[in-house]
Amino acid sequence: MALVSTKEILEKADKGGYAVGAFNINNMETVIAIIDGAVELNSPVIVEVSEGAIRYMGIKMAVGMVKSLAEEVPIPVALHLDHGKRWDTVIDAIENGFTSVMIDASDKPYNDNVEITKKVVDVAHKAGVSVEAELGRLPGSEDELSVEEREAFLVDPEQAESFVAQTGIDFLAPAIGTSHGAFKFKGESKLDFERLKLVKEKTQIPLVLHGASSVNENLIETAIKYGIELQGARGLSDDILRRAVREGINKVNTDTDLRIAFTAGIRKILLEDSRVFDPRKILGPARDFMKEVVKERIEVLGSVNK
Ligand code: PH4
Ligand code: ZN
Repeated sequence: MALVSTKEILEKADKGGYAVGAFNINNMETVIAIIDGAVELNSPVIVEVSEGAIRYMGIKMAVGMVKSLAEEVPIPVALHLDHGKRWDTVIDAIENGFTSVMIDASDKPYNDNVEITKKVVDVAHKAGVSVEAELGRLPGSEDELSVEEREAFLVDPEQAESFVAQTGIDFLAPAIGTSHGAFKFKGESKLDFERLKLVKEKTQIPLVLHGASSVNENLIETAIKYGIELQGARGLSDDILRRAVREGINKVNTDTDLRIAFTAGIRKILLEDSRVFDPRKILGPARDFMKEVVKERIEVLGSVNK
């Protein structure tokens, strides 16, 4: 079917108490893995493209791949701009048929974040495109921060309420303790659920969890087996993710798990058979590894048959 509104998908998830996976693409193999995985579980899915991915493959290529594959399948597929930082990219995404955009001005002072976000909402809504914004900040996975410093990055629930009212955004990504990348936690994974609960109560809109990759034991074991250095990597456990969904998260971003699976798949085949040089034989298994990640995530998020 044609691309479906992200807002429609997420408001349904919010009412139904589940979350929808938002998976980042960087090439054709990822697009196929994501959409095939979602089709096998009859689940809605959000395909997202970052500014870096747009620089890598071009916006027309990204849109072309996602749209044409979405049209062939019976599940709802949405196309989202992830971490839009530049005004031009956001406008480009709106003009090229994305169903939602994220404007990420979370590193700016609060009033500037409000002003920039509101400007994007005005333009996007006129075009029927929904908008995600972020409050609080996700520390880089390598940032060495004290507990107090980490705390200062988290969303303020009162501010979240005013932010949503002032900007008119459709979805909010509140910083509640995750970070991007493979090294999210030193010990057990933990999130600030009290804060999440308050944000949901005060905003009453679909919430988004960034930096949500599982980096689970199986993935690390496979990666290390084929020579990726990932010792000490740690992501979000399935239990923590399920609880986040119960407390109001409706969109869950995953990129790192796909990157690890992709690289492990490629390294496996190249290590096992030095006669292989057909790209399809190298990238095919990588695609299959990523599809498994997509399916595992969809099961945890509760969007099977939705
Ligand atoms: N994202 C992915 C960000 C990818 O510039 P870039 O292409 O490297 O950006 O928004 C996530 O929240 C992914 O979280 P993860 O690292 O836990 O998968
Ligand atoms: Zn993110």
